[in-house]
Amino acid sequence: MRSVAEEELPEALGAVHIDPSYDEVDVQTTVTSFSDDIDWTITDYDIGSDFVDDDVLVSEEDMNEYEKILMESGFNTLMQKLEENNNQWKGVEINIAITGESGCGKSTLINALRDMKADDIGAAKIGCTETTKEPTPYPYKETENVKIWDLPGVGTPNFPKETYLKTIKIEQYDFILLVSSTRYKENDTWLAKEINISYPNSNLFFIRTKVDSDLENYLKGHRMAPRMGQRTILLKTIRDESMANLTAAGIKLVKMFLINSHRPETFEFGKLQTMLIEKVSALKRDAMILSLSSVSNNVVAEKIRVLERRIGAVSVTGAIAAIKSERQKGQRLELDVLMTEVLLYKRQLGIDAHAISVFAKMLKKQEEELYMKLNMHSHAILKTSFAFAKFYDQYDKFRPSAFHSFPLFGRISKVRNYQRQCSMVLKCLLKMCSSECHRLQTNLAIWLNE
Ligand SMILES: Nc1nc2c(ncn2[C@@H]2O[C@H](COP(=O)(O)OP(=O)(O)OP(=O)(O)O)[C@@H](O)[C@H]2O)c(=O)[nH]1
Ligand SMILES: [Mg+2]
Repeated sequence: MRSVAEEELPEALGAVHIDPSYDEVDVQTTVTSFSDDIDWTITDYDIGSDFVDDDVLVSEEDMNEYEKILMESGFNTLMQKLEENNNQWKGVEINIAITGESGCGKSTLINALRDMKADDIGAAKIGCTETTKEPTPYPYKETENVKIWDLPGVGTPNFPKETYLKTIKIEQYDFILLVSSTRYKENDTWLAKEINISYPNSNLFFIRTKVDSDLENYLKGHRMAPRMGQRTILLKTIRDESMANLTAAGIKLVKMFLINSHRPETFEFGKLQTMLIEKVSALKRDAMILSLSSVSNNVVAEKIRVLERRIGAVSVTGAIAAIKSERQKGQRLELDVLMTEVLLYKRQLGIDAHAISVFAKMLKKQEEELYMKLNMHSHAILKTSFAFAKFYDQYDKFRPSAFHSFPLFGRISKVRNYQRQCSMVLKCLLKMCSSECHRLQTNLAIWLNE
């Protein structure tokens, strides 16, 4: 099996630099074999202060606050508070409205945005007979407060034009996606105009679904497949036709996305996701990014940035847990903190066990075969707590010379040292997960076209 050290870890760990002030660390330069089936040869690695930006290192002020909570409410409350702080984005509320005529593909689009298929538990039902009769919220798995609302189309018996905006409480939505699988009809143009007049600052986007069917229909009606460049012309025609009624109705500055909800990695689905990230306020950005499916490179890159920014805070939580651990008895409470975070990386980047089992079914391959082909070391590392602890062994080099436990007071350098250690593990594993995500995306594109 390929050695990770050769291709991934040196890059992940950065240039070798040993901070002389970090004298309590036992720097080991060669670590071999963390499990029987993987050869882990790390030739050089660094635990140095430059590995964590100084501005993310815990401050005296923070330490005093932690100390206070610890004294007054105990370790569990402190950990809970730190975790709440790290996960504030989970409390951010974002509402996305999807509206359009029956059958235009609203539910399928909702599933695509949530990285789901119709037969997944909790997915929106799709089909020719299912009609959306009531506004129905669909929360994201990771971020329950980010919801996509399936709204009944305007002009349906229970939702007449006159009261539509009021009934659906249009002002509560951060985005409104007006969906159509053909030209926009009179009810849609009316709705778009009303929204533009009453809520000119709303984020109204137009989504043209089933573009794949249009191209297929073109093929059926012609003897020759579209030539180079002709596909682009065809797509432009679809866009122009869908826009015609909107422009005729005086709707300006239309932002339209052409998509195939069954294959979100194609056409303009990625652009739509990018727009959702760009148009949301700074406060809501992280929540939006961490809610989207990883189908486009841009979303993946944004996710990695958000996850990277978390490392400073999560490593503080890990460091406090490390200090609390009875290390002489082998207890390392930071393992839980680190493992939970890396599982978040995997879910976020679409390389977790669930995602792999879905891809395996789709590609009619064995899951183990995919893990092998994709060189998924993170799978082996996270398979059991024992495997993760073994992996962590090679980083757990900080040996406090004196007795250490609570209180935290006066122990800031020790907390910082553990923070560096935890940060290094997280950086390394995030890098590993990013590479695996990249390999999965590259290979999927190949396998799907085989
Ligand atoms: N080819 C193709 N089919 C699509 C696409 N989006 C939706 N469909 C199909 O269109 C049909 C209707 O899709 P739904 O998502 O149920 O439509 P809806 O707007 O939710 O319908 P109602 O709930 O009845 O209003 C289903 O058979 C979908 O599989 C797409 O982008 N491409
Ligand atoms: Mg529906």
